[in-house]
Amino acid sequence: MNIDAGRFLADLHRLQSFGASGVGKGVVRPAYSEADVAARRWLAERMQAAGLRVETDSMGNLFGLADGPSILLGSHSDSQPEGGWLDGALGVVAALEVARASRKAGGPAVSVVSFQDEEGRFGVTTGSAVWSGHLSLAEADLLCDHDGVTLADARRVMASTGEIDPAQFTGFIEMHIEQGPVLDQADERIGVVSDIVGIRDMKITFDGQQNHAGTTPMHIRRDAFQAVSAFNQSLGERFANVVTPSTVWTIGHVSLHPNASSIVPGRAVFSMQWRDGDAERLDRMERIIRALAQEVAQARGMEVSFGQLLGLEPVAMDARLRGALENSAQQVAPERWRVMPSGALHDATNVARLMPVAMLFVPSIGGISHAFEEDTAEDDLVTGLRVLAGAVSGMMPELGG
Ligand code: HGY
Ligand code: MN
Ligand code: MN
Repeated sequence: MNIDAGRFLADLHRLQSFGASGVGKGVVRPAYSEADVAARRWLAERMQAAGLRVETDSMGNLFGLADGPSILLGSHSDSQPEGGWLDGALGVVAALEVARASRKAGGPAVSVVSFQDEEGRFGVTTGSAVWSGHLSLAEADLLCDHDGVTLADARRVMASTGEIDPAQFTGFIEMHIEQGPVLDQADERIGVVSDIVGIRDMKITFDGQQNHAGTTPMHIRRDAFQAVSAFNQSLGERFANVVTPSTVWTIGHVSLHPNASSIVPGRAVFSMQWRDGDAERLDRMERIIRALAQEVAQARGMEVSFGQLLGLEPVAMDARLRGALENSAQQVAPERWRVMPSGALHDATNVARLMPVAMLFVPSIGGISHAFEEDTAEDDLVTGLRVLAGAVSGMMPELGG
């Protein structure tokens, strides 16, 4: 099939214009925001123009459907609060271009998806988690963002046309930026993903005593921020015999109440997130986290409470789809590709509950992502598109396309 690289790049740049941050090519396009809804409206037009039937489900997942059995390609078009122009968007626009090229070539049938809230304004890969049955819509509706907005309220801005039956798809392939330094440092062009790590994510709250910052002696304070600090200080050494060099954990969001310079914070709510390729290790880390938080609270005469634990298990990519990507990578970028795990989470993890899935990566310059500076050389973007198109066209017989 003949992909149109110019059209593909033009669509990518057009998508970046929705929620453009004005810094580099960054975007601010959180799930259900005005920019996100406008971007999805534009994507729906492009899907329609590509001859696909457009449907939006109750979560706001946007599908462009081919008739009959089809391979599903796509990713997500929502962004982090400060996001890059390619995280998610690349996979959606590449899917659109392969769908157009494949239709012109007489097959195979390709459908396109942009999942909603992959970046977890409300949860963890929320849109595909609901679509795949990992999370019920009722549970998802109760999730809140950091400002206390519920998903139920937020998703009212998107009209649903009905639920999409996964049985029509023979498999799912997601093209994505690596978001890490491996391909960039090795000067390689393509990563074929072997497996995606698992994740756990929960909010932890320390409750102490709000008090005067001037008159309250240090030794009698029940300072919620000091509890977070003590917790974080001990966490690394408690993990020492459990984690490996590829295990990661992050406290990315901390809110103090009442968040004032002259007040000892009585409450601290923080996000605790950890990831690893081994589910058993994730469970051990959870036990350590809960025990340490209790210990810190007890030592300070404070209370600790834990929010809902959200998580996804590690998942291996489908051998057949992965083989198609490997063959295509060898054709398009001989000896300039590798098989590698994904340290980032993706919708493919949820979709793997329903059908065979596979992923391919293109390099991230400097390994930067989840930042306005995120970028990839345009010829690497096109190389990735060619590998995706090559893998899909090679699937014709199995798809009966
Ligand atoms: O956090 C992640 O791994 C994904 O980019 N949301
Ligand atoms: Mn992503
Ligand atoms: Mn992301």
